[in-house]
Amino acid sequence: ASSYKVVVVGGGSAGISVASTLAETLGDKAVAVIEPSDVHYYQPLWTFVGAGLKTFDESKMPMSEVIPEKAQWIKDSVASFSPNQNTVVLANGESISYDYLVVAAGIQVNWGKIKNLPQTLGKNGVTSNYSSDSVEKTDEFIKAFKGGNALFTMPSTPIKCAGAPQKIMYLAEEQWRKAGIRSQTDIKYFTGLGKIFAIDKYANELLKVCKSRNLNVNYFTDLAEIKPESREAVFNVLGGEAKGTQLTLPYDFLHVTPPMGAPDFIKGSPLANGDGWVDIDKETLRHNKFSNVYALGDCSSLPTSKTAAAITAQSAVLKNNLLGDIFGDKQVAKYDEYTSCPLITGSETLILAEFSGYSGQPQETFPFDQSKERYSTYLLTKEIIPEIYWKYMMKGNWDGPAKFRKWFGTA
Ligand code: FAD
Ligand code: UQ1
Repeated sequence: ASSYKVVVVGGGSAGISVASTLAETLGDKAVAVIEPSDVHYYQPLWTFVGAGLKTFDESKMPMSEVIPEKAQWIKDSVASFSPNQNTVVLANGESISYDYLVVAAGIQVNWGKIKNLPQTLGKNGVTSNYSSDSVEKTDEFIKAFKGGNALFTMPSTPIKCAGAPQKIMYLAEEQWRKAGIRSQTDIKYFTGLGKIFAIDKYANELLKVCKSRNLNVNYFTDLAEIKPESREAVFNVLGGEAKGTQLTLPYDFLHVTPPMGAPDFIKGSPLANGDGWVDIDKETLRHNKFSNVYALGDCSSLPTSKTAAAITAQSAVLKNNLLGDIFGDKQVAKYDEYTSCPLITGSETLILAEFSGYSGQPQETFPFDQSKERYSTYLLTKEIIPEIYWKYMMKGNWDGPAKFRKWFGTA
């Protein structure tokens, strides 16, 4: 079996940001990245793609261009972990051994948990920004919409980018208003949770946006089924007086955010905690049972909101601690709990939520109130952060905005 100093599972936002620095530091072929996909996606752009504000092509890069030159790309998926043997087994049956393992396989999108969703997605007004296959359909269906009932859903499970289910509603509403069909359009948002956003500072502003733009928000209402023939959406009511009942509503446009969860191959492995996530220490990112194993990003047990922004801070901590193990430097770094969600509210406005995913305390970078809708943070998110992502984060050279908070005195 082949053997590497470090094996990184997953070549997404988290895996590449870590592998780049490790491959540079540890030299040729010391690091392997196991990743089955030919394409790497900058998924945060998909909100813009779904609204026609960016092209799909701008969100993708051939995997061969983001895998670090000095790393070995193993183009397969991991099927199982044997942490007591320091090996992983690939889908093709081959074993790969490691001294250190970094798990960065992302979150699993469970399309099949909504009845009829897999066969209706991308057809007759049913779409989702959460798939590379349907994100362009969102733009197509928004532009083709002639008025009627538009529904936007958010599940009760953990998801990546908890703001994305509502961002696309704001962008669609703006387009329908500009197209002169707003008065013939009824827009409803359904979340399986009890709040529109976990952090009150931002939730309060978002509720003002919804109220002023006549967007109807419904809580504890979780999409369960699509009836494509009658064009109806069926929801399970999870709370309130109608708890335990179902609600059936007609739709002409339906943007679905499907349920998500820990990837099955992790869930069934010795690395998982009770919920299926890779069980790591929430400060050091080291595995709670296997000391030569680390994880970060969406597949990890870190009790924070799952975003690429959070990975900027996590990756710096993980690299420090793993390289510390290798070189014997025991200066332990701790994750500062940072996460962020750029809540786009229109084609010129954005609320830049930045906060501790653990305590819920805002951790804003700029010396102004970021909960207010602004053009500056819109431009930052649309034009500058993608550049930072491709040029710095994918090269291992972006630790997130923590140092700006020091410069601006906002820390
Ligand atoms: P991913 O980037 O998803 O990468 C996981 C990788 O692991 C994939 O390449 C996959 O092929 C690979 N993999 C899976 N299974 C295996 C296996 N068995 N073996 C080997 N490899 C495997 N974040 C923000 O910060 N800001 C935003 O504005 C934002 N908006 C978003 C909008 C949308 C519509 C979506 C979908 C996401 C958004 N996000 C945003 C979230 C962000 O994209 C994710 O949090 C981030 O990509 C997580 O990185 P990751 O590396 O953990 O997972
Ligand atoms: C960020 O660094 C980042 O990763 C490159 C994101 O991912 C898409 C973000 O959404 C955000 C908000 C940041 C934070 C960066 C700044 C400058 C506030």
